Formats: sequence, C-alpha cells, structure tokens
Amino acid sequence: MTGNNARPSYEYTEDQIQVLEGLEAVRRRPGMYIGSTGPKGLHHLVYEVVDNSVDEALAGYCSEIEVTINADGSVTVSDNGRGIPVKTHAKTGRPALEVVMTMLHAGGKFGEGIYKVSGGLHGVGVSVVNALSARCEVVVRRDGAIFRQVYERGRPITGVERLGDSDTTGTTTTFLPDPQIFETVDFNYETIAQRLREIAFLNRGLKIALFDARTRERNIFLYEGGLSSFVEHLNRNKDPLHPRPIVVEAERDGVRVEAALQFHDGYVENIFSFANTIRTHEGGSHEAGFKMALTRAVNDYGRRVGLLKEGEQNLTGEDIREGLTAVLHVKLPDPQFEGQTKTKLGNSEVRGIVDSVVAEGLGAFMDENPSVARKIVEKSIGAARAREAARRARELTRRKNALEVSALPGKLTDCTVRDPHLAELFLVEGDSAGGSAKQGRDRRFQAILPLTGKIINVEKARLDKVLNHEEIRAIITALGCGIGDEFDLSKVRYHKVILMTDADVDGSHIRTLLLTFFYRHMRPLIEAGYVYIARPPLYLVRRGGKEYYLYDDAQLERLRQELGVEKLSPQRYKGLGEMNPEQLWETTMDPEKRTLLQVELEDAILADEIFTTLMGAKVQPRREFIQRHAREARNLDTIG
Ligand code: 0RA
Repeated sequence: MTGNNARPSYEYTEDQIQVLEGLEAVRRRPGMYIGSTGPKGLHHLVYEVVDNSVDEALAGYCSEIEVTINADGSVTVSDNGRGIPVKTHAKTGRPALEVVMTMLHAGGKFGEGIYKVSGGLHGVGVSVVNALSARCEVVVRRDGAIFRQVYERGRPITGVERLGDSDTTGTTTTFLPDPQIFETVDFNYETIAQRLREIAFLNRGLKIALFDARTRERNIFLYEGGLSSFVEHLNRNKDPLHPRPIVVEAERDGVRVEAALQFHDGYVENIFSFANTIRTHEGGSHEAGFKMALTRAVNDYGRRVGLLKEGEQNLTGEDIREGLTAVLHVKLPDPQFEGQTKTKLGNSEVRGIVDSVVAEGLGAFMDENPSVARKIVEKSIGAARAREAARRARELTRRKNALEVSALPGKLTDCTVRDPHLAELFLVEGDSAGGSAKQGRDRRFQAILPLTGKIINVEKARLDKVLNHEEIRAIITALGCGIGDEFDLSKVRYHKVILMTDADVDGSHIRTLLLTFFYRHMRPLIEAGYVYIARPPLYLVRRGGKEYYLYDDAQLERLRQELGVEKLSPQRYKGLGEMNPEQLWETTMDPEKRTLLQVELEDAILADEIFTTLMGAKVQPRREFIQRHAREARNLDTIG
C-alpha cells in the first residue's frame, strides 16, 4: 500500500465513491463548511491546517510550526509533530493519511488515542481544505520514513508513496486554493500574521514562523509570557495603572482556565475571550464567570480595606471594567459553540469554574499587592462618579428634548418610512455633499445627516464628555437607540447606517473617527451588521457620448483596455461635493447600482487601533505608525 512501486498511479475502489460524494458536497456548498468563498473563507483554509498542527502542540508533541505563502499562491504548513499516521486504517482498509485527507470529519479522532480537535468554526477537518484546493500535497515523516500523497480537488492522484528514510517526524501540507471555488485566491500576509501571532500568544512557548516568498517578508512569533505577553501587546500604546498584567491560572474539573488582565488610564473595556484557542466574539459562560468574579473580588476588597464605606453602593461591573484589557482562555474537552456566529461558549458548567478560579486568584493578588489593588478600586470609584454625571447629563437631554417640538436633531433630513428594516441613514461629510445627498436621495427611505463640525477625539473622553458633543449627539438622537449601557438595538431607527465620506485623507480620518465611536459606544450596531461604508466613484470618463464611473484604478485600467485607447483623461472626483445630486444618486446612493461595504467588527477594531495610536498620548508609537503607513497615506493623497 505504501510502496511507491506498488502503485504507479492511483486506483479507485468501490467504497471510495462515497468519499468522493462527500468531497463533492463540500465543493457544491463551500460556505457551509468555511463560512464564505470570499477572503475570509480563503484564509480560513490556512487556519484549518494550522489548527491541526496546534492540536498536535496541545497534545505535547509539537514545538514548531512554519507557514509559507509560496510564490505560486499556494500555502505550506509544516510542523514537527508525530506526523499523520500512514498505516492501513482497519475500518476502511485505506492508509490513515488518505482517510484523514478525504473523509469528512475524520479529523484525526480515529484509532490512535485522544487526539484533540479544536472544534467550533475550525476543526471542520483538513479534508475540507483538500476538497477546496486545486492541488494539495501532504508529506509525512514518521516511522523512520518519509511519505507523500498528492490530491486534486480532493481526489488522490497518487497512493501514499514512500519517498525515503527519515529520522525526524512531522507533517507538511501544501495546498493551492481552487480558483473555481474562491472569489479571490490572494492571501494577505497581515491577516495571516495576526492570527498566527494570536495563536502564539495563546500557546506559550510554541514557535510559529511565517514567511512570504512573494515579498520575502517574515515574522517569528514565540511568546514565553503567553497571555501576559498578549495583554502587554494589546496595551502597548496605553498607559497602564500597574506595570505587569495580573495572571490567573488553574485547572478544575478538567477545565483549564487562564487569564491575564491589566488596567490602563483610558476608558474602554476590552475583553478577548477564547475557548480551545478559538476566539469567542460573542462571549459565553466563561466570560460571564470572569466578569462575575472580577466584580465580586474588587467589591469585596474595597469593603475589606474600607475604600467602600458602609451605606455606599457596590461598584457595578461596568465601573470596574473601565480601562480593563483582559485575555481569557479556557481549555475544555467538549466545547459547545452557540450564538449567531457560533462564537459563544455554551458549556454552562464553565461559568462557575471560571468564577471560582478567577475570584480566588484575584483575591490573592489584591491581598499581596495592596497598592495596585487600591488603584483599581479608586479608578472604579471614579468611573462610578462619571457614570452618575453622564446619567444626569442624559436626563437633562431627555427633559430638554421633551420640551422641543421634535426630539430629532435639526440637521437631520428624515425619510418618510418608519420601518427600520427599510430605512437608511447617510452620515455625510460636509454641508455641500449633504446638500447634494438631500436633493438626490429617495426621500421615502433615505435620511441624511450632514456632519460639519469636528468629531470629538474620543480617545481621552469619557461617556459624559462624548455626550456633550453636538455632532455625536445628533447621531445618537437620529439613531434613537441610546448609547453605552443604555444601548438598545431594538430601538434603532435605521438598519442601514451608511458612512459617506470623501476619498481623501480627511475623509478617511472622519470615517476612522466614526467607526471608533461606533466600536466603543455602540458595538452591537456593528455586530448586527447595520453599519456600512458608501463607495463613491473616483473617476468619471466621458467618451463617445457615454459616461463611465470608475471606482478604483483597476477599473480605470480595464476600461482603457476595453476601449482600446492609449490614455484616458478621467475626471477625478476630489470630494463628494463635486458631484451633482443626480450623479451622487446614480453612483453612490441608488440601491440598484451602488456598492456598500458592510463594516465588520475587525474593521472597527482596526479603526480603534489606528485611532489609539494616532490620537493617544504616546508619541513613539504614533511616529512608528505614521512611518509604517506613510506609503499608504501617499497613495491616498494621489487618489484624493
Ligand atoms: C492523528 C493521530 C496522530 C497524529 C495526527 C493525527 C496528526 C495530525 C496532524 C495534522 C497536522 N499535523 C499533524 N500531526 C499529527 C497521533 C499519531 C501517533 O499516535 O503517533
């Protein structure tokens, strides 16, 4: 079976028909297995393969993973684990490697023991990657030899061939995503680097190397500090209240709990939670347990040392979490992922386990570090006072509003429809574009709010300050869904909130500010998928009595080729205000013709990061950021 003389070419047997049908199902409905066939789904292939190596590391057999984006667009993932077994698998009579690569959900959970599969969105099995690859090759080193099998669109085209001897072990998988399946097959270095860095943080001591053969860019991710390093990385542009993150670690009833947390002098709360290295965006039982423990531990300590007096109210969880950066990671045998995006941990027993582990750990830390503990309690008391001030400011706004004829902001030009599912709100940069949008819109379902004044620098502002800012208040009132802890998604008046800004540096700055605001104070709005970015054209070409709107340089180049001309002299739109109402409608607002980009949480996180770096107190990171992005900024300038 494994000798390369025995099988010069691959032969199919009867029972493999079923296997092929399985892989066909994956190719017919790829979205069911990897979420989408866009860039997200494409990158999912890499994570799936890497996860298998990470599982091998979790099992204690692998210390290094190497990922290469090859020049031909394929990706190679190599590890020094035990190697995927190759011997004949009793139940199927096929080599185990072939079973793993071609049978759905064969994951590795067969036969040889307790191989852990990560589960969740990942863990669909490397056979899915194989099915969606034009070509895939796996090289295994184990049992003193080196073996290889090659596949095309999931089907083996060779047997498991023995190539020679080997005194090392490991698995090397190279796959070329199938352009028949994916909208794009262009891997993004930064996207892959981010996820690999995250995996390295979550698996202390695991070395992950990334190399891009197209650009020769490379990184090595290896963090001996684990989650503590992770939190330090997240807080790298902040001013922490205490020098080292607080670390809590323990195993209870078969569940391993790890947490690291550090407070800074800002106002945003950021908790990143994971289960078996999978990000749980929607939280779940582990996060609930963590929050309960934190609230209790800080209140208990505050009472114990008299910072909270008798008769004074307990601090709320939100007050305590102001300025908190935390990473929480639980490892458990059978994770249940629930929620809209299957990123909410469901296992109810985990709540109590995390609660008790974290409460004990924090209690002990605070007793041993009274000066840090005092700072945390005092910061929380400050937050409670600010919250009270914000509540009074809000109440004042409400009372004022009640006296006015209409509670809606004067600058808002509302639509007639009342059903939020149908209603759209355009947030438009500048009065002149705002005017064109008002005239060009379909008044039945499109509302316009022009933004003219400066948007507040929310980096150093607490909610009460933000609330006193006119432009922000207009947005909040127009949306009707409240803000912060009073946010109510069911009250939002528009299910499409569309940011329409110029394609220049100022425009992108305003967009970043708005995204940051939504991310920090109305996050559920982004999570619900209600926030969009309008895509106005960059060029207008008039030729042969026709008008062409072009949205990027590639489209311009394509048109030039189609028209068969040497050079086009396009009109460049420097700003939205240059378009008349009809043009704005036709190119950017008409649902039949426009392109809207739906903002994902990741975009908003990036915006927030950019914002923190550019607007925050620290000068050095800002300088580095500007240098790093100087090229992109130049490109933006030339476009604008
Ligand atoms: C099944 C069983 C064993 C290891 C693996 C799968 C395995 C899979 C992958 C995928 C990428 N790298 C991997 N490394 C190992 C255990 C085999 C044994 O007991 O020796």
